[in-house]
Amino acid sequence: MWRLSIASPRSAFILCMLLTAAGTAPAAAAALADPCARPMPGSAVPEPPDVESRGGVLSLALTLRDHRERAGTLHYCYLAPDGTESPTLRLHPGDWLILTLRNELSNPPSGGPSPHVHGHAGAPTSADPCTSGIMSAVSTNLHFHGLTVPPLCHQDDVLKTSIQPGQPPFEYRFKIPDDEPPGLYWYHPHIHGFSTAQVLGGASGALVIEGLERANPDVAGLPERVLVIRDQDLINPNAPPSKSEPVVPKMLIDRDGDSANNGTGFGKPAKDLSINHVPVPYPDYPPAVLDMKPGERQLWRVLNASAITYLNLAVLFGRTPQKLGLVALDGVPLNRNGNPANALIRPDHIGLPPGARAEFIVSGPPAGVHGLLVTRTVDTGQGGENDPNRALATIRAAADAAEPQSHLPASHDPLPAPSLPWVGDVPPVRVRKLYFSEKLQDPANPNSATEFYLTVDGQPPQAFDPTAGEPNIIVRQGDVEDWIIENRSTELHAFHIHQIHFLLVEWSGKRVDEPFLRDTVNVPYYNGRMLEYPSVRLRMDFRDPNTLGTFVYHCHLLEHEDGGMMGTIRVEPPAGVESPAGVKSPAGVKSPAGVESPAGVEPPAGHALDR
Ligand SMILES: [Cu+2]
Repeated sequence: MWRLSIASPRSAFILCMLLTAAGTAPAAAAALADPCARPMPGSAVPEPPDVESRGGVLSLALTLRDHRERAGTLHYCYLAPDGTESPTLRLHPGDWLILTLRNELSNPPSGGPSPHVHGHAGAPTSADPCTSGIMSAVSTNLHFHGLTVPPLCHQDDVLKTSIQPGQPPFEYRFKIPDDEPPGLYWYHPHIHGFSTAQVLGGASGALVIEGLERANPDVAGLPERVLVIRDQDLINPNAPPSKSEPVVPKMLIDRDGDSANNGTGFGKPAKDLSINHVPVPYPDYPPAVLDMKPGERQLWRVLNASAITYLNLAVLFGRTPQKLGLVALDGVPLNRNGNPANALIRPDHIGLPPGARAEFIVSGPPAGVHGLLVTRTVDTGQGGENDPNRALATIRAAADAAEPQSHLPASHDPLPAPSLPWVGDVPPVRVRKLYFSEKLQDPANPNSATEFYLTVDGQPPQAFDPTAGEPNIIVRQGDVEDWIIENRSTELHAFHIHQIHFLLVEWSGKRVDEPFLRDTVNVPYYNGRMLEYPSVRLRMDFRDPNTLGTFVYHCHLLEHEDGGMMGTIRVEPPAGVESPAGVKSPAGVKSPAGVESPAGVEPPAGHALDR
């Protein structure tokens, strides 16, 4: 009932009216002592500082700090020794990352610890960071989102690794795989129950695996920008909507405490957005400023580091959406499948769920024309948050615009071909079904807290339990499986799994022709009337030996993950064991004989990136 086309001419027109009427920046409440100081709204978009590997090693010390604003919200930031914030880590395949993280968190969020606290909120400084698994507001750790590195302590484990304030700097040390695809990855904390607060507060940074020009010569020599879009608590939560907006239905608050989706594309958003830390606050959304030379081609590497906000990016010249030259998604070049015809596609908008990345070529506006980077509204469902239309940055064409700090190399020796066959050509050995669902803790009380589940079909729905002994799913390294992820709730969820990438093969039962890898995918919502629950079918690739071990899959709307929408998977060696001990749910595992081949007759469902 609340479904409006995000691309309707009417909403595009109103968006333009809104954007041209954008007002002046409200005063920012920046306290002097904030180590995580933020630029003023309307500022030029700064570039995150680059830290590059040298001689095959990137060595860096970061400190995680926090600061409570007068308004009560918390800022978090990763500080480098030179005082710069949340640097972009730049490495080549085969390099070593040696990163020490010191935890200097001091201010737990107001409102007390989450009901999902496990372990000790007191965070003893003697606890072993590799095994304690302490989940408290001042604990932290790092997840290297998208990298295929082992889920082990000091590498990419988030289940047990927990660093407390006062402990010595904790060392992450791992090798970027020789065959890691070139592209945009990122790092952020992943303490269950407390990820939302830290990521909303700004604890995130980009990580670039160099060599995209070796996968796609179209980008060789281009200037590049890293754009990190974050969300944060509203700066002006009590302001009425801008007068330039149409009147929208009365704003509701959803069960997460955020503004609920009203289906119009307008009204109060659930969260404010920022672009490289320049806030673009409700209600007037004063855009940040990006300068480019007229007509200049640049590679933009865009990360949706939001805790819960979906993006639907477009670049407008006047009111006209421009074609974008999309070359990579979620850190993987589109032509990783070996087909040169897939190297670049030209959408005029790109949907990015929280956690996802897109790398695309943008051409600067002609002289005298101003462009706008916007996010258009996303219909998150009746139970979802309000993600309205809003500007992010004005693109000013100026002949004397400064060049971005980084360029891709002009030379482009081709990357070696992947050693394994394209996963889309590998038949799955089994099919599993999982589903997202939500339940009120007290079904009789609509105001009671929501529990969030991500359940393997056949197991009882349960909020993530960090003390559970056995993983929810056991897989053999070397296998390729199909997972059908259903959404039985009335809001969108974003399925993410650590350590691996996957291929989207079906969207609600319809074959899709999107032959590129992702690590995060949107799952459509149930509207209460459909005959079947919406779903995605994913071809999951467990062939890389670096996936051995136990790790997590979850919803990347971090309020949902913190609320329990997460499960564990163990990838075991292919030892020829017929039935790995501890498989808990035979009901969720179908025999290979039950695998149906993808329906070749169905037309693809919708347009790529349209969802
Ligand atoms: Cu979710």
